[in-house]
Amino acid sequence: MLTPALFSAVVSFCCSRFAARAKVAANKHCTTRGNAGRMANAENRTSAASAGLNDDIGEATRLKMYRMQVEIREAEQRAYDLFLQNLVKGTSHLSLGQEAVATGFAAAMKPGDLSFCTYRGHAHTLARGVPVEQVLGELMGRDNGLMRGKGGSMHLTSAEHGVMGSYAIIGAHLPIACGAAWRAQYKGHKDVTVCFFGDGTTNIGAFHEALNFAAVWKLPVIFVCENNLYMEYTPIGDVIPVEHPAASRASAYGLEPVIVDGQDADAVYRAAFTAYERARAGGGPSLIECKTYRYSGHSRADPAKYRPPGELERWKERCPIKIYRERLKQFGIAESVIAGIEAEVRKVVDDATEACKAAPTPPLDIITTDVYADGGWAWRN
Ligand SMILES: Cc1ncc(C[n+]2csc(CCOP(=O)(O)OP(=O)(O)O)c2C)c(N)n1
Ligand SMILES: [Mg+2]
Repeated sequence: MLTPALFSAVVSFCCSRFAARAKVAANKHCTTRGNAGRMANAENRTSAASAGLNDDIGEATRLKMYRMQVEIREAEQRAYDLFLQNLVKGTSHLSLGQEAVATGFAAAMKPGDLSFCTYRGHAHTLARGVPVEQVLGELMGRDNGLMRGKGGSMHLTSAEHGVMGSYAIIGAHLPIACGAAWRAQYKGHKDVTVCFFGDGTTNIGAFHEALNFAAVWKLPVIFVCENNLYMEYTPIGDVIPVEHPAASRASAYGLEPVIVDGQDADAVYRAAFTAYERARAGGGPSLIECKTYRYSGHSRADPAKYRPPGELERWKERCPIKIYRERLKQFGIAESVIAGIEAEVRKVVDDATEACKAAPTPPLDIITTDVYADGGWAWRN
């Protein structure tokens, strides 16, 4: 039985672990950057951690992050089911197992911040607050989709939510993200751009060009490598001469190597928070490598037979949702609250599915609209 004394001991044990980790992370940055302000801020957050549930992340953010991870998981599993029913058209790339990365970064963002992602972008789109119905509707090619069914899974975009596109040409979006960050710097705006990509993308020229450019100009951009160990059907270790595809290359651009446990939303959130603060304070770009794993194959057509036996099962033991559910319990959140979140999310996904099934396909007369942006020539002057 959980007595008040035992509960308080559990909470203070957890908090001291988090406080210690926050302090280690803060010190790591302070020694390399010499930023006294950041140290003071980390100390404040560390002392808040000893106050129980109200640590550097806090209960409200944790509940939000749990809900988000469950929503991404349920929506993607539903997308897979709908594909099996031949209701999702075209290909799709799921990030089942990678939910903590999108969640941690989105939770630490401010509303005006911008995100750029790849064809594996459902999670990042949902994490910025795009409704499940609009994402599933888009995958199903329906008129209620995010882009009225004309973009599909690989092109989810919502400028209104700061989702600046999902890019199917790998690496193509890194220089574009630099452009978005350069605009903020030039205009004196405080928004930060975050750009997600995979481990395989670190072998593309655009990755190195963008990193160099961002570092030279000290742009407010965060490059996030979701290292899920594979680029399509090739283990990343077979095609790079270094240990960590992103982190091992950071020093070439004068950046600190940052490696994060991508299965733990709290760890991702803390790394993201530090990088956003640094970017907003004019400290320039960050390169963060999140170690993670995709449960399914590269795309819907891939049974992922190339993976060694037992690898998937080992990663499933470190399921981000399982880890976070346990975390909430350690912080004293009642099982009924956790189950309530799960039930609410399931209803959202069920309702969205029904709405999408009932939605019409887009009318033919919109076939030529939204194909390109006609901004005119005024910008030249
Ligand atoms: C420039 C370019 N070359 C090749 C491809 C084909 N391609 C699609 S996905 C992919 C692998 C990308 O792997 P990674 O960057 O690790 O991302 P993940 O799919 O694991 O999220 C490749 C080579 C492409 N889309 N664009
Ligand atoms: Mg990969």
